[in-house]
Amino acid sequence: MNKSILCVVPVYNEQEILAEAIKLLHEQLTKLTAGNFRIVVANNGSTDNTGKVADELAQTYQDTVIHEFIKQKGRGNAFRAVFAKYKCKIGMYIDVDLPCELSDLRRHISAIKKGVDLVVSHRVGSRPLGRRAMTLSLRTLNRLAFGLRVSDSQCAIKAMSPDAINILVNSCCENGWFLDTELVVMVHRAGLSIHEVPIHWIEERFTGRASKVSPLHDMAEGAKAIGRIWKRARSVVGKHQ
Ligand SMILES: Nc1nc2c(ncn2[C@@H]2O[C@H](COP(=O)(O)OP(=O)(O)OP(=O)(O)O)[C@@H](O)[C@H]2O)c(=O)[nH]1
Ligand SMILES: [Mg+2]
Repeated sequence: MNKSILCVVPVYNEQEILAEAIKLLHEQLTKLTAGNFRIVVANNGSTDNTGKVADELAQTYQDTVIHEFIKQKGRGNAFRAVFAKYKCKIGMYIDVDLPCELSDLRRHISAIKKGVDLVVSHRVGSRPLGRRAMTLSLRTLNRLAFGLRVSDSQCAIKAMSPDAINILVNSCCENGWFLDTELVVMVHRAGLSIHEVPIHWIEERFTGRASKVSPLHDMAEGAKAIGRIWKRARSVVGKHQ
């Protein structure tokens, strides 16, 4: 059956929380969309039982949850493969640790329905100092490098129109965390509309899940990524001049 809303959940070795996360997301999307949605679990070669759990979920929620296995590693490859394969009117993605009040997703859906191309979340609520510093540095870099005025390009909860999905699939190359920023930059470059909505941040919904973030290392990686994105964004604009 064709569903208007596609919500992609990228996963790598998430056997402990995947089932509970999909149950919560499924419940919330059922309320928000009257069942007009599909969730794709985008799994890149997990080495634990994530694939098995995802297969069981696809059995439990037939027609609504799909397990997609993507050979090439990386969150960027996962998003590009899934959004190229499944057509939809509204594309969304959210990390499996579901780090916000899920009822806030109502705002994302409603903005795309009103004609916005990319909805970027703006995190409200307490976050560790190191992470706030990363967000602030990136905000400044985005403004200087791209003239981009968004508060939080890295937040991994976004919604897209079909035009923005096209940009994600065909113009974005980042494969890791900085795909989020690249998407915002490329959509901005293409002259599509961007809207920010607040979300109530939940830093640790699933207790005991180890964080992979290391602020100093990630800030250095972020600066390198901005350099790469800057080069690509310039050449994209060059083609249209
Ligand atoms: N498909 C895919 N998903 C990935 C890959 N690496 C990480 N992920 C998923 O990407 C999402 C974000 O990863 P997180 O570990 O939550 O990263 P984070 O939110 O920046 O930081 P912490 O939550 O503090 O660890 C999660 O849903 C991961 O399972 C990958 O190579 N492929
Ligand atoms: Mg996370």
